[in-house]
Amino acid sequence: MQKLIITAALTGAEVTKEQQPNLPATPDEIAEAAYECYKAGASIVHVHARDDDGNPTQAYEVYKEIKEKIEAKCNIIVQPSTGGAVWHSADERLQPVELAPEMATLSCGTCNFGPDVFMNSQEYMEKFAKRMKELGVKPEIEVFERGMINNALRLAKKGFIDFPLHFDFVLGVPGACPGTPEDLMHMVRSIPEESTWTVAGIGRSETPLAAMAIVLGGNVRVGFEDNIYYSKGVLAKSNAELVERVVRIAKEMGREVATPDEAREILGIKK
Ligand code: KMH
Ligand code: ZN
Repeated sequence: MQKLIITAALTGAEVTKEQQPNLPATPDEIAEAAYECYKAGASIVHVHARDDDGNPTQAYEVYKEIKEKIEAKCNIIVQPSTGGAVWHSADERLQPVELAPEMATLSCGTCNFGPDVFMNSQEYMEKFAKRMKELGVKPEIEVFERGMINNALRLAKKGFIDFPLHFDFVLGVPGACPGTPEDLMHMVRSIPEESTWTVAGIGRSETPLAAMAIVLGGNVRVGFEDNIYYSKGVLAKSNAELVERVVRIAKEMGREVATPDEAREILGIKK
């Protein structure tokens, strides 16, 4: 079995410092949290930026500062979000791709997102994928609902993205696909065999789905974007604490954890 790639989703666009006081929000806080997660065993960091007031921003300059600060500390793969917040326009969302990062997310369909709608029309998907391809950015296909896998396959058929595909099943978002073992199995059985995949279980489904992915040969995403608790009612101290738990579970199950360079090899990323 391939080594386990752990992604740390540090900040997201929805969580506030009021909900999780240790949420990294400034470029310095995000870079330090990324470094802590790297030391704990993460090989990818999924980044959302915040402005000076702590609100989600997709500004190129802020992502640039974050990327440079992380890269000054360690060689973790920096994966900016192109999802942003539900109210960001497509052009706003696309800005961090101009930094030509090694990876970026590519959401492959529209879904309800709590009380909001997360909009990803065919036009958005093609525009994002086209620019990523031009700049040599490996897309991580974000799947919130089963039909999004087919949207990704359609993009691949049209030449906007290349095989083998790398999926992230984001399961348990209120309004989209629940985070049950059956849902994850259905997703895994629905992708081309040579694909790689990771799972981001939202809230209480984070750890059970992580354990499942470790057993099945998939990969794992954890972090405050997806879950702010360590256990029921107990806030996690840091993103690294959540990464450390995944590393412990993987070790107990005999699955080795990938370094960033090993993750690059598994995902076909040329540095
Ligand atoms: N914040 C969500 C609306 C991504 O990063 O690519 C979208 C999201 C997906 O977080
Ligand atoms: Zn995200």
